Amino acid sequence: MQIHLDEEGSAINLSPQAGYPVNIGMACPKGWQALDPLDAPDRATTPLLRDESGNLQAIDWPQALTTFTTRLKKIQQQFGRESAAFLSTGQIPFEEMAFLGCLWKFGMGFLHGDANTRQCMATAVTAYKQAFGFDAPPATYADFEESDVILLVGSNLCIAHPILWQRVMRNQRKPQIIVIDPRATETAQAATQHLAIRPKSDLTLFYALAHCIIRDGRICQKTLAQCVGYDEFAAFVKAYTPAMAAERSGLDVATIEQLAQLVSDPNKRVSWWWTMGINQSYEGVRAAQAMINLCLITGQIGKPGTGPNSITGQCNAMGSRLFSNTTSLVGGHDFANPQHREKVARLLKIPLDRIPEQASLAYDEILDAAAQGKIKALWIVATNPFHSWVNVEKLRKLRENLDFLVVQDMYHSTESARVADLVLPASGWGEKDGCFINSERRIGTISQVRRAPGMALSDFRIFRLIAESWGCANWFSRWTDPESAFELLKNLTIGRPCDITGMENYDHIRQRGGIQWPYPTGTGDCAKERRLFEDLQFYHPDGKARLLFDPPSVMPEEADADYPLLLLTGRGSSSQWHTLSRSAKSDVLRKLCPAETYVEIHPADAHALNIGEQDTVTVQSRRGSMQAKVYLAPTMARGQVFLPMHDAQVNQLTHPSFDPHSRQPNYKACAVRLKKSSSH
Ligand SMILES: Nc1nc2c(c(=O)[nH]1)N[C@H]1C(S)=C(S)[C@@H](COP(=O)(O)OP(=O)(O)OC[C@H]3O[C@@H](n4cnc5c(=O)[nH]c(N)nc54)[C@H](O)[C@@H]3O)O[C@H]1N2
Ligand SMILES: Nc1nc2c(c(=O)[nH]1)N[C@H]1C(S)=C(S)[C@@H](COP(=O)(O)OP(=O)(O)OC[C@H]3O[C@@H](n4cnc5c(=O)[nH]c(N)nc54)[C@H](O)[C@@H]3O)O[C@H]1N2
Ligand SMILES: [Mo]
Repeated sequence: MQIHLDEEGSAINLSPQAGYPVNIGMACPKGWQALDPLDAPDRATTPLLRDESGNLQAIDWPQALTTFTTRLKKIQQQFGRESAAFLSTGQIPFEEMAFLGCLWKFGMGFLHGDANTRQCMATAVTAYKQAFGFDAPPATYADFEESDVILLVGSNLCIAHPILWQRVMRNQRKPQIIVIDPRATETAQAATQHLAIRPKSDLTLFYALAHCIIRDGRICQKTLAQCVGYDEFAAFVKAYTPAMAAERSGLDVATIEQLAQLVSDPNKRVSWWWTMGINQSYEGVRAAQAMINLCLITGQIGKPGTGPNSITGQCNAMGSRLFSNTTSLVGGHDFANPQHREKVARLLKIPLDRIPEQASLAYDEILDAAAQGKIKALWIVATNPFHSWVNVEKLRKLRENLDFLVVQDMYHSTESARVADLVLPASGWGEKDGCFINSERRIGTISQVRRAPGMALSDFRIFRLIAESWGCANWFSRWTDPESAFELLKNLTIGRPCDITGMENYDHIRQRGGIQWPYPTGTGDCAKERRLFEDLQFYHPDGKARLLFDPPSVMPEEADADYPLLLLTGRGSSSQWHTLSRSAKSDVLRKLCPAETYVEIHPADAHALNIGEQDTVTVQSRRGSMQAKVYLAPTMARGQVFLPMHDAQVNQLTHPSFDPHSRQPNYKACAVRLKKSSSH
């Protein structure tokens, strides 16, 4: 985005930046409107503290910091280092994420902290780590333009990533675009082929594709020489016949056979792209790895227009994956590895005994510990779990067990800020500096163009103040501003797959239009677009990739006689962002999306329930219920309904089941029933 300034140097308008390699002169509707929400009346402009009568009262920063430190120190002294946790985000610069993770663990001496990337990308992270030896999405966005066959799996690109969809549209190779999604989404309608599979049947379908490909000998020996586990995988998929996958997925055998031929065509460049339809599942990791396996056995990796590519959601989910110090030790390291701990301690000048030997509990485990009273305090930064967490009622209930809840956000009105004991007012995009990393591993900068309102401070500033107040500022004396932190973090990546030691400073990154990792010292002015694994060297010590698989498991909550419909949730429109704390504050964006929440249902299912367009219905699951208007949508399959995630009630319904490897919530399938509350 190009920012237009007035005479005083304040931002007044935005327009897309023509030369940037990602958006190539286009902008998403949310981007056009990014400045409006900064002026909203519910911006948090002072710290707020809950008083004895239960109201949030304005206080000053010194009081806020004293409260923060005194209460957390008391909890730590009484209950130890596992008694509090932070929950953060994929939406702030990674210098801030790293500061939070290092301050909390090394400085303040707590152990647990996780981020909303668990809700979003954990599955892709784990799938890549296990298969490739490092969390390394291989693609470059140019691959959208270089592909002959583009498979979009559980990904509604037109709505969720309009700029990437534009990249698909620029493809001159007349690509076949195949969308695998239970719903006939906007993207499915624009595709060459839509495969409306039954929810969560992807894994069986992919195994059947591998079955056909191996049966017909359409495999790539060169890539297989770089894989471990082929014989076992080939033996395993023998049982996954096209007939079995047809039965499970609702596709027919001929379609499956044709798809197997297409994705293994050695004369075509085939790329697989997936998003939340895969990640948010109780077996997402194996489903993602099933796509990785398909690319590996067919040799569709490391070449233009190929690859098993996960698309990230949040602007800096990738930054969180490398630097947040939650699942991985900061800078793409392992907590369990003594050499890694020694290196991080040495380069950050932190005593070695301050570096924990284990990663944090995962998000759901943190909340379970809070429900059991083991975790007494939570510090929520730039996320809104009281809206977005799965089966949110459980979180609301455990709130009562918490001694201390801190929420650090741009707005005091979010569902999470409203129930906090202490609200710390933060500045947002446009009001601070730092770096973000996108799905093609490109590091880009953001710059401050406005002052934050009132007493709001950048998260970076807040962490500095907390370090001082806690008494550990001496370990963070070099973290003076985001660019100095960038320098430290950059040096930490030396020798890791994500080595970025060749990036000089923010100016260098800006001038290059963002730079992809890896970028070790000496990389020089090489091509602007790079993909991984061109040499078929993976990051496991033996240089080989792993073919990983497991039998599909049973859906945790199937539709049944009592709750006969399957609920899918996801993005509603291109002008709504998650919990709406920002996008709802733009007049233009508000006009571009429905004013009320709609539940989408197939007309025949509605007819059978005697409900019509615009009727108000109650959508009920075993965990809760909410009201919605009916939208008759032939795009829905029979037996399924869809609710956008943007309504705060939706997660009262969702089912708290998790992928066993990634602990990502299964937001996209649970059983519900509909009852008419009133006719239109
Ligand atoms: N406008 C807008 N854009 C956004 C966001 C936003 O809030 N608003 N959020 C951003 C973020 S953080 C994210 S993570 C991305 C998410 O981007 P997407 O993942 O593209 O969006 P979703 O709508 O969550 O889910 C995608 C599709 O998965 C399908 N699906 C459900 N179950 C299954 C299944 O079992 N198999 C398959 N194959 N498909 C299934 C759903 O029908 C849905 O169409 O969007 C990003 N972009
Ligand atoms: N049912 C259902 N639930 C879902 C999903 C789904 O598909 N279905 N998708 C899941 C996914 S993929 C995601 S990513 C999550 C997203 O869920 P959340 O992270 O809870 O949603 P956001 O609305 O993006 O919350 C970000 C918060 O950070 C604040 N903020 C923005 N910038 C800054 C900043 O610079 N500093 C600070 N301190 N605060 C800032 C915003 O005001 C906002 O309150 O939702 C998940 N929940
Ligand atoms: Mo996400």
